[in-house]
Amino acid sequence: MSGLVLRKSEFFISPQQSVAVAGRYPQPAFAEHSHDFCELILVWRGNGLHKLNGRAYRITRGDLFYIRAEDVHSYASVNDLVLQNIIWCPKRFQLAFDWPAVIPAEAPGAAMSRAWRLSSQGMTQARSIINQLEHENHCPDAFSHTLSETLFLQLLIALRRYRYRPDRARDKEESVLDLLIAHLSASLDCAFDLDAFCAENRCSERVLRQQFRD
Ligand code: RM4
Ligand code: NI
Repeated sequence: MSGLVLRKSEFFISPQQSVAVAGRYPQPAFAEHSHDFCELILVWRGNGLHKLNGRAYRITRGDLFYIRAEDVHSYASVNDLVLQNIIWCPKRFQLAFDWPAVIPAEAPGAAMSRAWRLSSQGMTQARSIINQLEHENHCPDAFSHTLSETLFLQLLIALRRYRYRPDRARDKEESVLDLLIAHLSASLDCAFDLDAFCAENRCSERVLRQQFRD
């Protein structure tokens, strides 16, 4: 466990609140820390170095991490890094559900399942659900607690559907842009050959450039 421990009293608006959105627009470099709550990280833009339990990940749009309270992580070399943390306290959940079934880091033997990627379609769905969740955080009323947990569950299920392991981008029907990002982060040490990539993925350079601009 790291020296710096972030406390739920500083990040949740009440002792009952079970889930909250902590937007980092941007996420600055941040010292190594653990938490007394759990955290899901979704990267929207920019890049940086995310060190998690001693392993460094170069992160960019579409990266997704499920962080357990006791995990130790930090951010360095950030460049316009924009992300959202969805933070939660499992003991505060009121909705009876088998939460570990949709949170891979909580499942038994989950040591390797912290880091994932989310397809573009998944990003679109996640954005809409997180917007609603953020709204519930800001305008709480009698039903906000239940609605927030329901939205969180929707988010977890959407993530489960659209996420993929960083090394297995081809398992699902990803857009060519998802494939490109996965390819680049899996082969940081080699030069990138655009022609070879396009031939292998049967796409034209023009389409790829267009998607990149969008
Ligand atoms: C920080 C950083 C940490 C997170 C807290 C809630 O800016 O993103 O990882 O634990 O916010
Ligand atoms: Ni953290």
